[in-house]
Formats: sequence, structure tokens, C-alpha cells
Amino acid sequence: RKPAKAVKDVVEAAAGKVADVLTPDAPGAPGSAPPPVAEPTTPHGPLPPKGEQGAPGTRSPTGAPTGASTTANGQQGTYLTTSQGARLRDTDHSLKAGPRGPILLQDHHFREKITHFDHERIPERVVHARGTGAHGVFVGYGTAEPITRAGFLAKGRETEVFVRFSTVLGSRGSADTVRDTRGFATKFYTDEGTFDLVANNMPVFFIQDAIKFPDIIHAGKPHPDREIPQAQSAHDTFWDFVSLHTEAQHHTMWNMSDRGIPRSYRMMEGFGVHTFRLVNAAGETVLVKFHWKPQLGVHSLTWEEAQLLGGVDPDFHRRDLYDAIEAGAYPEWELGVQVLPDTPEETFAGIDLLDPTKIVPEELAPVQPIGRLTLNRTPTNFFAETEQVAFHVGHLPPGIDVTNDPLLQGRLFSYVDTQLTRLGGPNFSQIPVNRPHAPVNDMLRDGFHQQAVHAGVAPYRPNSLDGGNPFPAGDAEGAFVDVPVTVAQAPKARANPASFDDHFSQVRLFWLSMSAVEREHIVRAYTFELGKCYHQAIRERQLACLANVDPVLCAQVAAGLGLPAPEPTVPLADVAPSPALSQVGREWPADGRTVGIVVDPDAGVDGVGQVQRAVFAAGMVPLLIAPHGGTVGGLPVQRTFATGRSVEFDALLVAGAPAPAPDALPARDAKAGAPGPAAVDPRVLLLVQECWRHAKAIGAWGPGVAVLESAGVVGTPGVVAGGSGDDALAAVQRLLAAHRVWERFPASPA
Ligand code: HDD
Repeated sequence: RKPAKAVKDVVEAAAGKVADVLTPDAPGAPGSAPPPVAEPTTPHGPLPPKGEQGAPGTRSPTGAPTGASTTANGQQGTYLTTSQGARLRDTDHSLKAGPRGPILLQDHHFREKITHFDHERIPERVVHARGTGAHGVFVGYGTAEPITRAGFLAKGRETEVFVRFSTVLGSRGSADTVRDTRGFATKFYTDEGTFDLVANNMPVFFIQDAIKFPDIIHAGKPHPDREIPQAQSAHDTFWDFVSLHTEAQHHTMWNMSDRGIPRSYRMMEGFGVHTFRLVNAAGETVLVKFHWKPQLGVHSLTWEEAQLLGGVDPDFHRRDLYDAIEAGAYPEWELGVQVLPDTPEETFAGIDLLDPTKIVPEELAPVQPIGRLTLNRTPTNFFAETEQVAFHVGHLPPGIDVTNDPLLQGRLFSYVDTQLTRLGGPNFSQIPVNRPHAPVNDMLRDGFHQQAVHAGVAPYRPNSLDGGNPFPAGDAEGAFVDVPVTVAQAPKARANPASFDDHFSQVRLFWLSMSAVEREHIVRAYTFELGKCYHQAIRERQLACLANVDPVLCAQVAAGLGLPAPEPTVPLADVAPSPALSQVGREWPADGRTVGIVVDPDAGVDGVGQVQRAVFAAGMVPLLIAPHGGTVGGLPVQRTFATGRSVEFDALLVAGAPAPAPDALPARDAKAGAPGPAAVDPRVLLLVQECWRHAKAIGAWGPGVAVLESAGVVGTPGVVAGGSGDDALAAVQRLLAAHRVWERFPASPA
């Protein structure tokens, strides 16, 4: 063995080569002529274009049938393994020095398991943290073809979608039914690139300029000292902000209206808020506002229901969406656009289209349907899909472009930026739910969580080494075109256009468009929220804002707060109401509504099975409520008197109810004046009386009629007692079309 000699030889030989190179006149030596280029210089033909850059077998799972996993990291096989695939014998005992320990550092399975667990959580969204999602399909009607070249809107074209609904203010674990704006974000996986319509259930926003977004959110989130209240706007900092930044008054009134407490995600409208610019194949442009119209109509909870649900079922909206989809009652919306001419002024009927605190009333520009969305599949894994989905208002396919709305312009920055922290780096579009379904051929490389194995050596343009790939696309290849809008020549300024100064006219428009009962709810909501503020000055300042909207509104809220109503400081706007803004007075399909059916096991279940089947056949959900679980007369019981609460039901049918059990709680919740000791189980009386208070349709037949009599509700509007079970159901179904029986409570005209 002569290792030392061999090493020495190698070192000497290398030194000799270096010496040769550094010898004057040797090629490459300083001051010498450049060496001949070693690489071939003769051009070669272009390489074949690169394939799609998705990692192998990891195309977005959205096309997969329910339950199937097509993701690379889906669980496989029968045996428990480490993350590296080694089979494990035991995962319940750490490796210890004898049964009494201590644990050995060498226990690699223990360390892997605990380390992974320690890092399972990612930061929740800074806003819209609480949400739920679903997969679905969008079908274009073709009606938008004259105004946009976006291919997914072509007649009959089907595009897969993922939708995430959310509240804005609450943390990830907060209740669904709080008073708040709701997010309605849709990812269209179009074959020309992903389109994200990041919408809300209200058509206006709190602020006109994105630079104020941190401020409004700081004001709306819990107070920084005690971190309360959670998921609420009923506190001082929120009302401090919105009464000082009066541009927020329009959005605030939407929040105080019934729109702030939707009955279901399935029964919400959605709005793109901003004005967008569409461009057609000829390069012609129009301005549009996007609207989602729910097939089931717009419906809301009552405030008491919303509050009860916060305790009884904080996941109410999430459960409702999942239950409906899993039962096959697929929620549907029509996508529509208000089409407005693209003029240099960017106004319509005197309304500044760049001001996100303004709507264009539907009576002035009708919403024209362009496609239909159906949600038909719930996510397989909440974290992988709903939590990791990342929307961005800048995800636009050719044919849809932005405008200069200063709120939208700021959003174009924020949505990618936030994912860098939330999803841990710049490669979040490789997460399965975020992967485009269009082929991707970008020149983005490396970074945290890179999953693609990129081929080629030249991720830059132009290049000669990868055959010039990738090539820029032209019009004929469907490239995205930035509409060459002329930018105004004006001095730089931190300022708004003067038209943004009108903060009250459309708040008044909204107020005047409401029915009497909706106005009553608005008055109560303001009174409640301001009543929760500690600072008198804030209440007074908000009353001063309401005085600029409407004197009756202001006087009613002031009376509730025990304060004088101030005089307006600006003239009341002369505006025409927009009936389309009211959600009362129309009729909608009762599909997917829940009908509770109370039965008395002792009185038998005559006609109950038939009614149950009829409810189901009408596309609604029947839930049988009995004193105990199991079955009654062979019919399965879905809710007991202990687990059922009125807030779950859209209507109630009573076939009978037993007398209270000897050990039942006293009827302390029953309506004052109810006959006592109760002839009917007090939990049933409470059920009936809550349904009645919440303006729900109530029906009874047979022994059930006596139950309604005990509850003291017979003879009032929307209560049908007598006839057969079928009669009661038919009457209740008719009432459900209007959602609530508001005639029960004649509202005081406001
Ligand atoms: Fe936003 C999330 C809707 C203004 C910054 N926004 C977010 C979501 C919705 C909206 C629905 C939840 C998306 C999801 O489910 O993942 N946002 C809106 C609407 C706005 C609006 C309709 C006004 C018309 N947003 C807005 C502004 C800014 C942001 C002005 C910042 C300047 N929004 C964000 C964000 C979020 C977000 C911080 C948090 C999580 C995320 O983006 O992905 O970037």
C-alpha cells in the first residue's frame, strides 16, 4: 500500500497544471489573449417544449371522486410506517431505559412524531380565518362571449371550482353565526389559467383605499389588551373607527342589516365589489360588477337565533353546507354581471365606478346571468384543501382585467404577500388545491417547499441552451393582454377624487330600500352594538353619522341608547330606493329547508311516516324529534328533546308531545302565562315558542293541536292547526317560500 505516495503524486501533478496555467503566455493567464471558447458554438435545433411542471402524479385533486386521493402524499398500504416508509412495530410506547425510563434520545420514531406534531399548525389567515370550503363545477352560458374572451364563460364550458366561505373578524375557532361580513371566494381552475373571484356577501367595502386596511382590521379585531370581544363588531374600537372614517358607514349598515347574519352560506349573494374590466376577442372593453345570485334566495337568521346558535351549534354554517352537499341538495348560484360602458370618466349614472363604497342599483343596470355554479363535493381533508387554499385577486385569465379602484390595486399586492408567511414561502401554488389546471411553464425556481423537479438549464429568456423555451405567447395563442388603459397625467398625490367624499347618499339609499321589518332589525342592531360600547363619545359620534342618513333611524337608535338625536350636518340625499336590495317580499324554492316533526310515542305516529316522506320528496329535510333516541313506531328518531333546539329548523310540525316526565326540569323557559303545571313537556313548549318568536311556520294535526294550544300560539299568523298531516305540511311549505312569517309581528313603520 502506498497511499502517501499516491496522494503526493496527485498533488504534484495538480500543482504542475496550475503552474502551467499561470505561466505568462499560457492560455488563461492574466494579460494573455483570451482562450478559445471550449463550448460548441454551432446552433442546434430547438429542444422539444417542456412538459407541464406539476410534480409527477400530483395534479390538483379537485377532479377526483369523493374520498379518492390522487395526491402524492396520500396514505398508502396497510402497515404503519415512519415518514420514510420503514414499518413500525409500536407507536404507543417511547423507547426507554427500562419500563420506568428515562426516554432515550435515540428514539427516532418518538422524535419524528412529536416534532411533526409540534409544527402541525400554520398561522391562521390574518382576516377571514374562520371558513369552510367545497368543490364544484361552473358552467358558462355563453352570454358573456360578446364582452369577454375568457374561454370558461363560453356556452356549455365546464370548469372545476373550489369555493371558500368565511367570516372576516373571528379567529379560526370562532362561531359561524356572528354578525359580520361573509367572504365568498371562488377559484375557477380554467384551462387558460386560474381565475379567483375573491368576493364578499356585501357589495361595498369599509374603506376606499387599501392603505387603510390594517387600520379597519385593527379596529374590528379584539382589543389588544384583553383580546376581547371575539368575532364581534360590537365594541368601542370598531365604532370609533367607522364613525371617524365615515366612508365606512355604507358597509356598516349592511352589517347591521339582516345580511350580517345569513341563514346559510347557500342563501347568500356574493359580490366582486370592485368594478372589473372585460375585454373581448376584438380588444373592446366594458366595465362590469360581478354578482352571485343564490338559487335559494337571500335569507337570514334572526338575531336571537344567531346568538343561540353561537352556543348551541357554533359550526352551524359549516354543518349546513356539508349536510346539504352530502345529502345531494347541491347549492347553486348564478354568476351575473352588471355591464357598464368603459368611458374615460369611469362613472355610471353619476356613480364613481372606482369607489368601492358605492353600488350601481340593479334597477339602473340589471344583473345579466353568464353562468351557473354548483357545489357538489366536500373536501376530503380540511387542512389540505380549505386551510391551504390561497386566493389572489390578481389570478386573472385572459379577458378579465382590473381597474384603478385604489382598494383593488392594494389587494393586488396583499394576497401573494400574505401567503409567504401563512403557507411558508413562494411555492404555495404547488399545493394541490392551488395548482392550476392549465399547463404551467413558468421560470420560477427553487424556494421553500419546492416540489417540482424542473428539467432544463435555462430558466431565463432569451436563451439558446433550452432551445429558446419557453416561448412568449401572442394573441393567437391566447396570451393575457394588459388592456392599454391611458393613465391620467397628474401630479403624484396622497389624495382621493372629490367624488369619493360622498359618504352618506348610498347609506340612505340602502335604508330607504328596506322593508319595515328589515328597518326594525337595523335599528335594533345599531342599538345593540352601540349599547355594547363603553365610551359615550363614540355612541354620540355614530348617532351624528346616522343623522346624516335618516332622521327616523337616528331617532329610534338614539331612543334605545337614551341619548338625544342629533341634527344632520349634511343635507339628506334625494335618492330613489332600490327594491332589489330588500330580501323580504319575494318567494323562493324551499329546497334543503329543515322541517322538525315532534312526536309523542304514547300517542302513536299516525300519518308521521307519510309526512316525513312528503317532506323529503319536496326536497326538504325532515327531522323527527322525540323524548328519546332510537325509534318511535318504527321510525328513526333524529333529535331528542335534549339534543334538538328550535334554531335547527326552518319550520315545525307537531304530531303530538307527551306530558312532562316526573323528573323533568320546571317550565322556567316556557312563555309567561302558559298553563302550569305544564300539560306538555316544557322542552316542546320552548321549541314551539322559539319557532314562533323567530317567525317560523308552525303546523299541527291530531294531538299536536293541543300542544300548540298549550303554547298559546293558535290563531296567530303562520300557525296552521287541524286537518291532516298532509294539510299541515302543505300549508307550512307554502309559508316557507317566503322564509319567515313576518306578518306575525307588524313592524312599526319607520
Ligand atoms: Fe381581502 C382574505 C375578500 C379587501 C387583504 N379577502 C380575503 C378573503 C376574502 C376577501 C373572501 C378570504 C379568502 C380565503 O377564503 O382564503 N377582501 C375581500 C374583499 C375586499 C377585501 C371582497 C374588498 C372589496 N383584503 C382587502 C384589502 C386587503 C385585503 C383592501 C389588503 C390591502 N384579504 C386580504 C389578505 C387575505 C384576505 C390579508 C387574508 C388571507 C388571504 O388574504 O389569503 O391578503
